[in-house]
Amino acid sequence: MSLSNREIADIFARCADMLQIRGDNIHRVLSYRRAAETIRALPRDLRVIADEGGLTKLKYIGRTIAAKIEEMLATGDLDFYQRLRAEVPEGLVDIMHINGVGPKKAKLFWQRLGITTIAQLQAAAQVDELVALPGMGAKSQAKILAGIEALSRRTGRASIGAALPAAQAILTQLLQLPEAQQGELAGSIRRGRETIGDVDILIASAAAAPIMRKFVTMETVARVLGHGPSKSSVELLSGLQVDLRVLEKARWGTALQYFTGSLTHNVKLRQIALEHGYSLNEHALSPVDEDKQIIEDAEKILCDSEEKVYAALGMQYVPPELREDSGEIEAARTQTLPQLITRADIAADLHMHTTWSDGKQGIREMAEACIKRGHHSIAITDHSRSLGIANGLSIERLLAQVEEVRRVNAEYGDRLTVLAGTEMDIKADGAMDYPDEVLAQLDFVIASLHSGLGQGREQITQRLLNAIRNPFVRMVGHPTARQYPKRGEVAADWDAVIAAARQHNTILEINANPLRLDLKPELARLAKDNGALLAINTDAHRIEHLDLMDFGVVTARRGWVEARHVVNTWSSERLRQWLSNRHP
Ligand code: DGT
Ligand code: CA
Ligand code: CA
Ligand code: ZN
Repeated sequence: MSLSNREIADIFARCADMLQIRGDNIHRVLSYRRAAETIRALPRDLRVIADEGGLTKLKYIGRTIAAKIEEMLATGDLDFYQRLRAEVPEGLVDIMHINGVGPKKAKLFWQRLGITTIAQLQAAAQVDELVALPGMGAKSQAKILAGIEALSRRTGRASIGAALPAAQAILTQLLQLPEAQQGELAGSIRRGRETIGDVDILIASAAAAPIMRKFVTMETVARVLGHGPSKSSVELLSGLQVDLRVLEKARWGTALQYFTGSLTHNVKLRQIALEHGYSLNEHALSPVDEDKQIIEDAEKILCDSEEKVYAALGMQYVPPELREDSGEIEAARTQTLPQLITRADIAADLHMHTTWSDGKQGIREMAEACIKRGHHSIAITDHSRSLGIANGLSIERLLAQVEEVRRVNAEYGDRLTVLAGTEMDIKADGAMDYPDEVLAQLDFVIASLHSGLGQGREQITQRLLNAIRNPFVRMVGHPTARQYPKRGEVAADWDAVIAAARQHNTILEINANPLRLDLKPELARLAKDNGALLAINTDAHRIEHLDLMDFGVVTARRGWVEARHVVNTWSSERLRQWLSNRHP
């Protein structure tokens, strides 16, 4: 496996960090660090430069470093790096990336406290273990904790919410070229993962060169990482990396299947192909002999659609969102894949904000926009009183809002049902933010965690259970409270939460905002498997957010969710009926 410029630069940068922790001569450290910087800024593929014999002509790259680059290009690895890793725990390199931590401190934490990971360092700081170390104090310990928070916000992966529009814009541009016959996004973005390492684009064409030329000269390109006849890579000004592959139309199916992944899905598919007597790769299905060797003169099967690839293997077509080797292969072989929910099934949006709290538009404007999007019902759910920063509603304001919602609802008649609701805080002590007699006057009560998110598993579980058991709460909003990349999910006993949700008929939300996507697919799947009801809502704070619904639907699909599991696919009558039954 060959390494990219970026990967080679990363390895040199890590070598520099490890040498520094080990205490090597600063000139030696710098030679690796500068090499990494040179390679990161290179506009051309290192492989091409190496083939031309031009490595040592690059700035800061002498014979020693050039030899190491050659080694990585040839073997995909670097022996020197592996030997360093055996000596210096690699987690220390990550620790050095925390603002305020250099090699001396990293070494200090390692040697005094045995800390080799960021998680261990964070845990030690949280119980005040760092203050007593030489050169440390309460202030520097607090700075490290803040640095860890900031670092977690700067991960290498982009949110699908940012990556998808950028990727679609590029695809659209390329498809406008007369040479482009067909095109699609592949990789993790097609599978709908919530974060994207890089964007993969495939184009079918008989003439790749003009397509490649257009791709590497797009306005949004910051650097060209590679420019070849069938594959090119660029880094956009946003930092997002995009890979483009151009191939012949006759091989579209195998190529799209291969480059959509996931890797683990593909590995299993290749095994199944072998059982059928074929070797499967991005180009074709090639007949093999008993020793699994490709029979050179046998006719290969070309597939111009993915459907043909799966059909040739005796399988049902597997939707991209399911291709994670989490049971979909087995289901496709027995023709038992789920009938996944689609955007067209969604007929309501039960979570949105208005100018009454922290939204940008009023109730009527949101209602109009929802009619345009084909909804028959919406719930107006502004924040509750204890959420001061979001302009949460006092009881008086809430009741005034209910009156306005009722007026608007009456005006719209059969065109739209506007439910009077709230997104009520589950307070840090586990209490609901409004008393029951106030909640009783609302049509749709959401309860959400917004504060006390660092509490332990028991406490968080108890708070969620309090909400679920409250007879007026109909839904738990964004149950894990994760927000990418700001914070991870809360700790909770999800089996208990889901069981209670089912028992009390309380909906669990799949929040469609791409920074949340909460429930995540694995939990959504667990919830529907255990009979809990789901809803997919945008949590819109402005009209444009109403279009984020697609991200929620994709997340649900990744969780094997069908329309029947989701209440906002129901008819207006069924939803109204369900709401009128107080839950047990
Ligand atoms: P990412 O970019 O980290 O979000 O994740 P992916 O899944 O987009 O991964 P990427 O961009 O490295 O590769 C795109 C797809 O290409 C991947 O899902 C499967 C396929 N692929 C890449 N390398 C290999 C390989 O060595 N073998 C096989 N079978 N498939 C590969
Ligand atoms: Ca990718
Ligand atoms: Ca890629
Ligand atoms: Zn919320």
